[in-house]
Amino acid sequence: MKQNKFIVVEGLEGSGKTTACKIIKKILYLNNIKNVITVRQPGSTFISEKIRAIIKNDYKKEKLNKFSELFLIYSARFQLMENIIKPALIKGKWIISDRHNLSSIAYQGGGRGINISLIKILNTLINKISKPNLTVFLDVKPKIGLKRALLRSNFDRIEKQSKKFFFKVMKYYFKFLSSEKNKIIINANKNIKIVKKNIKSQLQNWIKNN
Ligand code: T5A
Repeated sequence: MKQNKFIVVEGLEGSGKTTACKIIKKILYLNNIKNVITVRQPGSTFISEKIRAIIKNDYKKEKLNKFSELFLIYSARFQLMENIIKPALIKGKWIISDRHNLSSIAYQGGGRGINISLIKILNTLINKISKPNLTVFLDVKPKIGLKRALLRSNFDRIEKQSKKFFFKVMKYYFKFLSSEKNKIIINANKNIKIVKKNIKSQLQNWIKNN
């Protein structure tokens, strides 16, 4: 069996990350890789899920400061890395993570306008615990992604942001993806059948070569 790997799925809301995580798990299974854990960010530990609720809810009594948002997200990420991801990788398991460091570059760096050098310092600390082996990026137009997200449920605190916010998020995604060596980019504007087929062929190819 192939050695443990850390796969990250990235993209805007409604790009189909959760759906893609399930597709990837199935493809791994068909390749006899059955020791797989799926996590989501922020979330997936007791404390990280509490933080997730703060990040997603729009509390009328108090506005969440952008730096508080950044540090809460990294608190959730450190909890997840130390308590779930690191021990699982040591045991030889595979990880599929719905979002990771690149989301913070895109949303807090691009969307909120926080200085990238601060985010990079935090990412360096996270990468010291473990670095992703592959990033699967689902490229969707904000209008299409948000429409899908709205069909599923009401907008959360971040989904309520302006169009301009999401364009800045996408700009930063692409800016920083260009320096990412191990990546697969999927056109997620297409229907789910085509998206599935494209993930399958590109992932199959990556598995063969890694
Ligand atoms: N955040 C997170 C930051 O600001 N910084 C960070 O560092 C991190 C880690 C997380 C929020 O936190 C922010 C970003 C987010 O705003 P979340 O609930 O996890 O919140 O939200 P998202 O990660 O954006 O996930 P969503 O659940 O909104 O969307 P997904 O997972 O991308 O999409 P999925 O698979 O649930 O699909 C949504 C709907 O679309 C359909 C699905 O069936 C589903 O109904 N669908 C498609 N329909 C047509 N064609 C396709 N190709 C489709 N793919 C999926």
